[in-house]
Amino acid sequence: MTEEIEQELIEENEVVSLEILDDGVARLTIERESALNALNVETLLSLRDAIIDCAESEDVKVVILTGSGDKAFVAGADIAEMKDMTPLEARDFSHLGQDTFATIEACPKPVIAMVNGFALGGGLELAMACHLRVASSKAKLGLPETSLGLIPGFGGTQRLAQLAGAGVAREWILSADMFSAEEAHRVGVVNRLADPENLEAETFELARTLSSRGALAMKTANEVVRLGLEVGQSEGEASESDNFALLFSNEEAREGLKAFTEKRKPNW
Ligand code: DAK
Repeated sequence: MTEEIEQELIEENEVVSLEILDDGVARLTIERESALNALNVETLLSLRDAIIDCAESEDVKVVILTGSGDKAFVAGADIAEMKDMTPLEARDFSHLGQDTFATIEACPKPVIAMVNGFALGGGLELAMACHLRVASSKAKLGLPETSLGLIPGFGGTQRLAQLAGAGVAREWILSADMFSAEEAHRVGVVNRLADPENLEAETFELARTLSSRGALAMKTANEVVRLGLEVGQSEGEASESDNFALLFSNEEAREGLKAFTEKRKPNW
C-alpha cells in the first residue's frame, strides 16, 4: 500500500481518536463500537499513526489505549474483512498488524491497555503488545483463533507464553475458550483489576503515577525487559548494566538522585 493511500485512509476514517489530557496522559480510543472495535486495515493504520504521534509529542508522557463503548476493548481482527482476503492480502494484513503492534511495544512512552470488555483474538494480542494491562472485572479475554481454523497471528503465541507461561498459553490457544478477568489476573495476563465503574479512575491513577517517573528511565527499562526476553538472562543483564551506566550521563538521573537527597520531588 502506498503512503498516499495510507494517509487518505487515515484522514477519511476517524476510527481512532486521540485526546491529550492533563499530566501528560494521552487517551487513544478505537472508535468502532458497532463492530466491537474489531481491527480492520484502517484501524491498524490509524492506530500505528496515533502511536507515532504520541511517541513524538512532547506533551505525552503515558498512553492509555482502550475501545469505545462498555462492551468491548477489541473483539479481534475484523472477521468480515478477513474472510474475503486472498493469501497475498492476508500477508499484507499480517505485516501491517505486526508493524503496528511492534510500534506499540517500541513506543518510548509507557502504553497501558484499559481493557473495558471483550479482548479476544487480535484484541487480546493488542492488549499484550501494550506494556501494562488494567482490566474491568467484567472483561472476558481469550484467543479464539483455533475455533476459526487459525492461530494467533499478531504475536499472541509468544506474548501469552511470556506473560503466563507455556502451559497457560497452550490451554488458552488450544481450547479457544474465553476466560474471566479474574482468571487473566490470576495467571498474570492482566496487571490490575478494577470494578467497571472504577476502571477509568484506576487506570488514570496508574497513568499519572507513571507520568511522574523518569521518562528516560521508563523507556530504558521497557527496552531492557524486552531485550532480555529475546536474548536471555546473561545478555539481558549485560544490557542492564550498560543502560544503568548510560543513565548516569543524563540529567534526569542526576536530578532524581539529587532530589532524593534534598527531600523533594524531582524537577523534570
Ligand atoms: N470482526 C468483525 N465484526 C465483529 C467481530 C470481529 N472480530 N466481533 C464482533 N463483531 C461484530 C458482530 O458481527 C456484530 O455486528 P452486526 O451483526 O451487529 O453488524 C457486532 O460486532 C456485535 O457483535 P455480536 O452481535 O456478535 O455481539 P454478542 O454480544 O452476541 O457477542 C462476542 C459478542 C464478542 C462474543 C462475539 O461478537 C464474537 O464471538 N465475536 C468474534 C470474536 C472472535 O472470534 N475474535 C477473534 C477474531 S480472529 C493473523 C492475524 C490476526 C489474526 C489471525 C491471524 N495472521 C496475520 C496470520 C487474528 C485473528 C482474530 O482476531
